[in-house]
Amino acid sequence: MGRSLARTLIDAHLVSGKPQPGEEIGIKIEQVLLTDTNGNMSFLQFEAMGLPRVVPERVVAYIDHNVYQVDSRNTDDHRYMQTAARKYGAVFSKPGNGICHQVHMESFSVPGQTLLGSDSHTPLCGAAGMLAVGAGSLDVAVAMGGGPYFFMMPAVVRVWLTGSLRPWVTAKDVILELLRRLSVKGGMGKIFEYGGPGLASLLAAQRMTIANMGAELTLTTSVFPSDDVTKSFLTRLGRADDWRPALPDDDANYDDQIELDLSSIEPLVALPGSPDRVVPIGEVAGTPIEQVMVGSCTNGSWHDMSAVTSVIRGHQVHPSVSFVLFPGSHRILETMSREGLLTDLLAAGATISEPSCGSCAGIGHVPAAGTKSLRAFNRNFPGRSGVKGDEVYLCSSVVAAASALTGVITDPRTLGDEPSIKLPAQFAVPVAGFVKPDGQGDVVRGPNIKAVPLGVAVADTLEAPVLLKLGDKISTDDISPAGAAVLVFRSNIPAIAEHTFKYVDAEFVARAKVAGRSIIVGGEHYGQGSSRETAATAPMHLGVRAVIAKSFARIHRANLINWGIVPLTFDDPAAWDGIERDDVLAIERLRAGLEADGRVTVTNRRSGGTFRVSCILTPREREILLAGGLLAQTSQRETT
Ligand code: MIC
Ligand code: SF4
Repeated sequence: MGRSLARTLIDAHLVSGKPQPGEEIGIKIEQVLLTDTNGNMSFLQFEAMGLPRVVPERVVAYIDHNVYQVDSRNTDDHRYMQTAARKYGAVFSKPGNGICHQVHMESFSVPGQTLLGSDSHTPLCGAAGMLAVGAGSLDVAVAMGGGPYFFMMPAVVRVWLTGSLRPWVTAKDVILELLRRLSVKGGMGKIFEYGGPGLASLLAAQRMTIANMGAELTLTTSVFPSDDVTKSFLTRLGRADDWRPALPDDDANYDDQIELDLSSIEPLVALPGSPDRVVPIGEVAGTPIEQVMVGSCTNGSWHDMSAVTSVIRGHQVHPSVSFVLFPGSHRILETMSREGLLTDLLAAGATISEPSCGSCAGIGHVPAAGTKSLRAFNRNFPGRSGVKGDEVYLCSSVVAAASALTGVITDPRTLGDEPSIKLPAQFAVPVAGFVKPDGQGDVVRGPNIKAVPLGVAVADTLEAPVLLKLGDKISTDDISPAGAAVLVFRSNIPAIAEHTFKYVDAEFVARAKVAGRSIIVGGEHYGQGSSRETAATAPMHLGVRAVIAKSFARIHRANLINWGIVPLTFDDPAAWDGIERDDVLAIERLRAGLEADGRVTVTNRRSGGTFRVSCILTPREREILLAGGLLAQTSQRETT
């Protein structure tokens, strides 16, 4: 039996473990991307390791989230990143140069290579036949030091595409259709590898949208073959030499298969609250909206910007709508300028932001309370737009453009023929946005850069109150919110900890401080969403020692272990029903249980009832967790 492309990529980079689903493997990382949110911490952690230079052949530090620098503490972070990149050998991508994933794909993607990023949407580069995975800051810091990236070997699922997209149906609708079918948990422990006769009709930008938003399915990653489409994409960018084929074997073996007839898909919209609350557009058409946006790493491509321009050219944005576009990269913006798109967009009343994540992470354009926002973005977890009780709908860029003109959610099929999209023969070549490292200079630490905290070793027993009892699908946006006021503290754990769970329970921090040590109880898929490490480090700083949930999202579970918080799952999910907030739970022999088979008994001091929980660890994870996390483990080694 032949190998899938995903398996071929893994085999080519395997440094430890057996690549069988459920087994831990370690792979060599050739490229690393860092952002100005999680990536700052990666650099601080890398510095704590004391290495003179980054080891992978390509490390790029992007300033893409807090680009507006609304607070000088953001600019402090950026200066730290720039000076650390220069000294330790990373390319620096300036604020305004674009969103890491889009820029990385354009400028650095190489089919067949591995990429680890400090951001959950790193799989975008899977659109170019890379094995691209998102991780927490500390795992990325280890890769910067030349260490392997460890993860559970996923099941490889072939997504077999047939047919072709009908007019006004886009790649965004493809991924929304997968979310509708499979839910935000549907990709847990899996890689989706796209293939089939429908593949050739999908341009690189469309593949990028699908690979990128596979993060919302909680996939480990997504991968597309590197074929003629990839070659023409790289050629337009002046990078034909970087192209090489990356294909599965003809008789490749897969763990599972999903069939998707592209011609059966229709325009879809995700309702507020979760990217998988997907309905056909007909169910929400006519809903008034006050804000429309197109951009983010999912919809910031030339293809998206050009589709929007074709729809609104010669028309006017509705008076009650604020319509904002976020081109994914400076290169796209410059090309839009050269090709005349900007003139048409501005004449129609669109606002063009500098290329950045911007309002996707709640930075700028925060909706007014009680209003509805329609976004060609990827996430709409509660409060993420920057206001509690927000109502954010997700859609494709053409649905967004059509709706910006009418002021209500509008099915673009009512507009008549879909205009065709012309790709420029050559994209602008960016030079000014990148700074190459020369190994010189001092690293500048502004006053907002604080020392990296250390976790504490797992105690023999844990007796602590349940500070929060939460339901299913708690996202990292719930735990450590996005938004300008919070993201400014990504290099300052004590300060960012003050915002923990603020939209879920405004008293959480105060109660955590009184409790000293505490436990959080969650439902299914706890910690979904971003790779945000502060969703582990901030609770750790506040004394959270264990999270008991029905299940955990991959990156968050790894982050909890890396910071010494014990991620326990209920053996019988019904035990969740018997717990109330403020119950004191006692876990006798916690440490001994983790050292043995990972199974322990919890006693509820209020009810007197007991239930079983487990934390099944690989030997590597066990050592890290018991020590109180990876940094604590490393510093213990240094002092012994
Ligand atoms: C996100 O989209 O949630 C973010 C902001 O890009 C995060 C990264 C972070 O919180 O630093 C992600 O996706 O991992
Ligand atoms: Fe930036 Fe949004 Fe993409 Fe996260 S999802 S990297 S905030 S554009």
